[in-house]
Amino acid sequence: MKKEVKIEGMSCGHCVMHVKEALSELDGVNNFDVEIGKAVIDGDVSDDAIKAAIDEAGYDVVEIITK
Ligand SMILES: [Cu+2]
Repeated sequence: MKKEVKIEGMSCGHCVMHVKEALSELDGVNNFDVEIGKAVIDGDVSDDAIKAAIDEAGYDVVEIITK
């Protein structure tokens, strides 16, 4: 399943790195791509788990769209 995550609070390459680190620690994530303000995740992972991981990294999830 593919999910597009809109994220607030990201402003630079460090933010991208922090979000990548958070996603890489999530169970069920097969692949992901992160840019400023947005992540695309491929795998079997719940919206709540994605939100919790990104919150913990210090950013806000605005919206998660399942594709
Ligand atoms: Cu930054």
